[in-house]
Amino acid sequence: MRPDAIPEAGPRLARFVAEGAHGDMAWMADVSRRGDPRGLWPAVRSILLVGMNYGPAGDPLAVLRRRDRGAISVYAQGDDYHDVIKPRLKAIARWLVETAGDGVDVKVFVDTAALMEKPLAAAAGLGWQGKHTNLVSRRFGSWLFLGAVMTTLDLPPDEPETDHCGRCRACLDVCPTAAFVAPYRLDARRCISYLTIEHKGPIPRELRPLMGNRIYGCDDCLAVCPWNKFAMAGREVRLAARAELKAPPLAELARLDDAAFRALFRKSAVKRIGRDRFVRNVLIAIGNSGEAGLAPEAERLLADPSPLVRGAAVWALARLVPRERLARLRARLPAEAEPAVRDEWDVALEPTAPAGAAAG
Ligand code: B12
Ligand code: SF4
Ligand code: SF4
Repeated sequence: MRPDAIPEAGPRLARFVAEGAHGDMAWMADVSRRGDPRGLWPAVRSILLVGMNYGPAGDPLAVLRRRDRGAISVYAQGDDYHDVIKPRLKAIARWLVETAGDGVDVKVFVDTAALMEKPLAAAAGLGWQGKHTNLVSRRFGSWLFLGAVMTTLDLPPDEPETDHCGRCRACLDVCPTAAFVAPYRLDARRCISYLTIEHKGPIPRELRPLMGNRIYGCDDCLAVCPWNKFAMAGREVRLAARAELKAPPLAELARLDDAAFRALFRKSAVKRIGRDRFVRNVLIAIGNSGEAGLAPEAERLLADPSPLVRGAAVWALARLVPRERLARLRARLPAEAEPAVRDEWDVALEPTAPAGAAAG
């Protein structure tokens, strides 16, 4: 496709950023660089878009019913897809240079901060941007990773794909946090994928109960898309789900220290968020589990060195044990130095706060 094929993407990105929908992903605000591929590389003449199928083998939403387990989104259950797709893109780029001869320049992109891969892929005919904003393919449903090769070579463009969402709105209606402000428009600040992966601080209190047991990413809007009936399980072995990441017990995840976290998530995208943010997510799931048997896991983490973890532990425990027990635990702990964690305690011990397993 040609680099001038997505004139509407820049203004739409500008609106997204103006509304603050990008949350604290500050790099997205660079609209002049991101809105048009030529802003990144003025010499670009053609862009090749690549999709890699990572369709799940089973029902990706089944784990949501197992409240003592953590749900890791399909894309993160195997090896980090960046590491899998990048060598393929480089091979395509090398082939292009070898075939076209001297003087041809290439650049490779996969989920780098800059390129807007979805509108580019739609313009290249790989699929269309569905109402959930991701690229939907008639052959692979919602399960494609995207990557791009830019080149100074002039190549004949493919036809763009047209929108086949019709009157369907399954993805909009299923979203647990009502993150879509309108069809085709997401407020990332409410998206569980953003909250569990990108957001560094405490998760907004009102969104925590809506997250269920989703501890890394979210697949709900992708999984309900009717176009997935044509999808097939991905064949790339490195992207296949590792058995230990399909439905890991929350109790085990809550015990991970730094070294154990890095060992479990070696070569996985999950590793990038670090142990503290991950255990924060696990504690939200424990708080949502309704399983009093998980309370000791949260209780132990009340004394964790990370304030992010301590704060989430207070919230989780407040959902699982009676307020009197919580008050006794606080009295036994040393004075809390971190204002955000003190705030969690104050809210959890408020007489109006929902207390105990009945909190739901
Ligand atoms: C930032 C980001 C996120 C953010 C924000 C997501 C978002 N929708 O913007 C968060 C952290 C929430 C996120 C989540 C996920 N992400 Co992400 N993410 C990105 C990233 C890095 C940039 C996306 C971006 O530029 N967003 C800015 C907005 C403004 O752009 P946009 O979404 O294209 O918005 C368009 C529409 O809103 C549309 N539009 C606006 N108004 C209107 C009106 C009408 C009428 C129409 C028709 C269209 C329209 O036009 C806009 C411009 O094209 C890309 C990689 C990349 N470099 O492109 C991966 C990428 C989009 N993510 C990806 C994936 C897999 C996910 C998750 C599924 C992961 C998971 N399982 O948890 C979720 C899906 C959540 C969702 N429903 O979008 C894949 C998607 C592959 C695909 N098939 O589309 C990408 C392409 C990475 C990759 N290389 O494969 N992601
Ligand atoms: S990924 Fe989950 S939270 Fe985010 S928009 Fe889709 S359904 Fe909603
Ligand atoms: S679920 Fe329906 S509305 Fe959403 S992307 Fe798929 S076809 Fe479009």
